[in-house]
Amino acid sequence: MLQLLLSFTCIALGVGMSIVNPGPKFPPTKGEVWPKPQEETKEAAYLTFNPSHFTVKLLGENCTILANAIQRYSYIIKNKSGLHRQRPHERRKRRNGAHRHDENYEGAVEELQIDLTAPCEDYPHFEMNEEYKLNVSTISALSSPSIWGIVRGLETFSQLFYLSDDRNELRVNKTRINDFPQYSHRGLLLDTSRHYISVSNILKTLDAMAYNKMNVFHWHIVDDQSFPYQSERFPELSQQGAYDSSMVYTKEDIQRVIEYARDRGIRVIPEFDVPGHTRSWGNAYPSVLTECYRQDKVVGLGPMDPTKNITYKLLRDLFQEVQTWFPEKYFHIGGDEVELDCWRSNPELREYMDKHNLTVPELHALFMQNAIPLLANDSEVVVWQEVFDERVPLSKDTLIQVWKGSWISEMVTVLTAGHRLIFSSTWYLDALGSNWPDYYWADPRQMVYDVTSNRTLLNGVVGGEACMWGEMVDDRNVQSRVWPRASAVAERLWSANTLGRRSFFDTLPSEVYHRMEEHTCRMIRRGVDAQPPTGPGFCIP
Ligand code: CP6
Repeated sequence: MLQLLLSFTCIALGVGMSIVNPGPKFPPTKGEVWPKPQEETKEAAYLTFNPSHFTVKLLGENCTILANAIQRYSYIIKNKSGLHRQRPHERRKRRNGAHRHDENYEGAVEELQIDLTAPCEDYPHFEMNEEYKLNVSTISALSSPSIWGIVRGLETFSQLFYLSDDRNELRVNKTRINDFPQYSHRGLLLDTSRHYISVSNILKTLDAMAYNKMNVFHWHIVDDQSFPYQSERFPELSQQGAYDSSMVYTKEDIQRVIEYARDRGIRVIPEFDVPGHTRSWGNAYPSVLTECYRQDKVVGLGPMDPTKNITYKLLRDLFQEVQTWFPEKYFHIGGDEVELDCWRSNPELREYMDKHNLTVPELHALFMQNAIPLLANDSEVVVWQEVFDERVPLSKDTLIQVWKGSWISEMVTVLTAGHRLIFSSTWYLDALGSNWPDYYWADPRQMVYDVTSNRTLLNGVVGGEACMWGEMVDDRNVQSRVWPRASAVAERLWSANTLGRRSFFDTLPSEVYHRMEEHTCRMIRRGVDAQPPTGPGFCIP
């Protein structure tokens, strides 16, 4: 099927080659918001923005998160909207008031009044409220019952500014916005095991997530190839398992990431993937892994050994440490792609299975049933879909991450069994052939509704994640591989779906292309090395 699509794409490109389209005529900045707000009314009347005559006034609650957000967005509006690129003589022209003859001009934005109507919360969480109301005028107003709504509203406010056609002044249209997300879990998975990603690059990723109103950083921190998490309890894990002593995340690094994310209303969910994908644990602790056999010979190490007490002792103490470092209640315990053949090949495990009358998938069930209770009592557990597929008895609270197979029927089965799910199947950023419109089409609730016509089932679809697996990305290319393609996922999860039924071969409304073009340029201006979204075009950073 993929082959077929690829050859279609090649034919389409081949045909397109004979007609060379000129570059886009639309101005690169218009002050359009990504992801699109739920309700937005814009007037033709515009206001100008003069950095030295603008103040923020607090009407409601205050806290550090709010003060930090105001500082970040004041800086962005003043320094990252493109205005700083002007040459001095152009700035003089602006001060002389050339615009005052324009009939839609209605003065300047003088003030932003922020009304946070309830006390701040300390950390973002699954049920946080992200709604806000924004009215842009001479005296503008942003209000929300939640600090997280204020943070989202400031992002929107900052995106509304655009340069005039002569690039001489910063403008904003009179606008009213009433906004809230469609899905509560809007995530990005980043794999820091296949290649080490520096802390500064992770922080930049969090910045970009905030620009897209994403709220979950799923940190796939360790895997087969390396163990960069530097444990205090078990320092050998990273001493033996990291690629290099410099390629580790210390407790301070992790706390920095969590604090930075929290300021942006982003939760950090750690994943310690077990019992598969754990080869790097074996450098320091080979005895917790299973020896895989071929023709009576040990040929290597496989998944964790589910029959040994030391396996669970290690997990208990490590999880305990991880959960004191990460304030997040949700913990991703993995469970994907367990090499059941390795378990099957091991004589001791075969004897164990014979003795206890267990099948190999039942051994996986046994492992998960032993491992999950090692987490703190009030934990919320996330697992990859295999754990559900292999009929591991799970509490209904367990969140299932759907990533493979026939994902529509998988979702229906998971929801019918009473579980909530997050969707990732069509949002793999390592799939190089995929462009952002492919990601944009996929709406997990729409897919479930199309086959069931059941609205109550849809509540269980709590969101999704774009996945950046690390095999082919490192510090050099991770940003351009993620952005702006993950922005398509971000809009699908935040905004109302006005596309209706999914249709792969249809083109999107041109409005979406224009907005994506502007949003990508905006991210570039703010320091994110996003790749060109669609084809020929330009961005003046
Ligand atoms: N690593 C881990 C991976 C993948 C998974 N888990 C993966 C598998 C298939 C594709 C992409 C990624 N690289 N730990 C599966 C969730 Cl196509």
